[in-house]
Amino acid sequence: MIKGMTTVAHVASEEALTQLGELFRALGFETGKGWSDEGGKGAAFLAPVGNLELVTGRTPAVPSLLVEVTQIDAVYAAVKSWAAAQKPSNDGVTKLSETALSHWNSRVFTVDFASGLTIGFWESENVLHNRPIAVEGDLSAAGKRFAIVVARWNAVITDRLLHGSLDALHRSGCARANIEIVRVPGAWEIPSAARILAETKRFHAIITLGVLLRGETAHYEAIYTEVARGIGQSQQETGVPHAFGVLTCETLEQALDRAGLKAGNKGFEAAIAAIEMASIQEKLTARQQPENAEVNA
Ligand code: DLZ
Repeated sequence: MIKGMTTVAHVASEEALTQLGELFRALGFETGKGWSDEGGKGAAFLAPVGNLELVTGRTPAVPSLLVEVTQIDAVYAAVKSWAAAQKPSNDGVTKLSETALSHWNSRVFTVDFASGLTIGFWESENVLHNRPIAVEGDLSAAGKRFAIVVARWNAVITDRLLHGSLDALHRSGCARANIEIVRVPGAWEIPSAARILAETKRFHAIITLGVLLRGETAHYEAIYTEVARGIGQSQQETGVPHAFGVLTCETLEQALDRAGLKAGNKGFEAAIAAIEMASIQEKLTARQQPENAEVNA
């Protein structure tokens, strides 16, 4: 049920927010979905992992906002030079501690900002501490574009799958304008439409939705095999992730169950898979860039 954690910090001005944003991006935070309205502005910075730590006994010797880093000396140097470049009117650094060894086998330094925000940066002396053991996709669809190919055959079901996919995309931050829906006659036509869309390279992922009912389709096996093969081939040959949301069911009742009645909504699940794969692809591609080789080694 938990999706993530957010710490909200107030900064003095829009200029301060922009300047801090530049520092955070330089330190390696991923930019998240911000907001802006007549009342103010928010900028989000995402970390790969987070945790909420409860402490009893001794009072924590660190600020409540702790950022774990690698190469802490480089981070320290970046913060220091950023602080030196700030105008006094900005929400700059009021105190930058030295980097010191903590009682928990880590090196830590803290930065106090004029707004009252304090951030502790730390690096474990144990090289295996918190080391990621897997690349995992984020479930944010913000800023990403998706195409949905949906079959009209068995529309009573596929419309529900489509609704599930749109729900997942919207709830994950995908803008309406970044979703393109293509309706095709039946499941048989899904692969060719998916392929055309994938080849445009306009989409981070394609979501395919359809329903094949064994009871009503004598050549069910033949259609299913071709649809699965075609979607897989389009994914492999274009390099664009394709989520497989083509149901194969014995009966209409079973299909309804999988389209939101009793067994979840497979359209929703396919969209979540597409979002995750779009993110994984982005991360894996970034890791292959030579300039990132040292950082990720
Ligand atoms: C023809 C057909 C049949 C019998 N059953 C299904 C089905 O269960 N699900 C589906 O999506 N499409 C079916 N179709 C239509 C074919 O997929 C295709 O659209 C037509 O044969 C036209 O090429």
